[in-house]
Amino acid sequence: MRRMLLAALLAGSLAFGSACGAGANSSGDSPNEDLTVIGMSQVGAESDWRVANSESMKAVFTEENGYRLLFDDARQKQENQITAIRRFIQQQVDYIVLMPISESGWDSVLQEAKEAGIPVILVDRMADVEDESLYAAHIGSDFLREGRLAVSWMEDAFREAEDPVRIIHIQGTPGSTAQLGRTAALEEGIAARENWELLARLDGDFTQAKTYEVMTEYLSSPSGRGDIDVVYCENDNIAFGALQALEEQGYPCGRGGVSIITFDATRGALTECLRGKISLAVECNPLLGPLVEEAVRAMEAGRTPEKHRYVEEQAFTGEDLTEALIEGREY
Ligand code: GYE
Repeated sequence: MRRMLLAALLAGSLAFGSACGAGANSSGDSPNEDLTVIGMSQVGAESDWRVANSESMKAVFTEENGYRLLFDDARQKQENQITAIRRFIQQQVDYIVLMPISESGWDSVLQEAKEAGIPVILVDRMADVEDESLYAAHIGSDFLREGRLAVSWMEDAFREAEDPVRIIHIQGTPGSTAQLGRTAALEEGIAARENWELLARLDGDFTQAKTYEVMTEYLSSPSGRGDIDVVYCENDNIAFGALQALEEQGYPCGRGGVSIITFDATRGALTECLRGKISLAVECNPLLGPLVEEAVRAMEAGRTPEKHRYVEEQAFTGEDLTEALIEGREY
């Protein structure tokens, strides 16, 4: 802990309460001054991916590893993230780790962090800022590439189709990098194929509950009664909500029925894929904690971390999977 104001930290620990991460000292003991303090603003706990991502961060930024983690869950609200960052600045943390809910709206608060001399590491999604020096590094996924993996699978699966390929697109949180990249890839695919027809675009906000609701409403409306070939779901929890709604409304899913495409490839989705209910699961790796720590260590050693770091990802169909493979995965 280099710049930390003890009083501010202690006050902050109380304010953060149970939101503090594993490294936070909630017992009232005086904090260890040698620890590197990380203020982390997480989007929320909207999906299985997000929970795995938070666990990966908490497993790395522990007191045993030399860190004090101030973990704030923004409950899917950008204003909560901005408030948390301002609090981290007041507390003079050593680093700010930010998973930005959406791309826009970060210039002022990141400028404040820069003026306070606190490096910001962006994780998972990006922040669209004018001045690139407002963040030290970005570590996450290439969402456009993930979307293109899905579109190229659709091209193969429907290559022989002469009839229209009828698609429902269920999007994630509007304006988030994950939504923008995965949506852009589908739009490219639809624009390039004459017989790909977009039936509906729904907002599932990356959650199962919201998707179940909007999908049930759509399928029960007069426009939702026709044939559906593909449901392009921008994450696993959207896919779970869509699958539930489709089956309840009498649509068989999988081979010979509706092809559900999903992103994340967490264990639950891979299990549905092995059962044949989900046709394609495109991987999105949430285990970013070790890479974020590498960036922190680089800066602690006076080195400049890589500006953008993308993780390797692949796509799975039922044929690629076994129970043992799913069991062996970490998320
Ligand atoms: O796909 C989804 C989540 O930004 C990669 O956010 C992340 C996405 C992930 O809630 O499940």
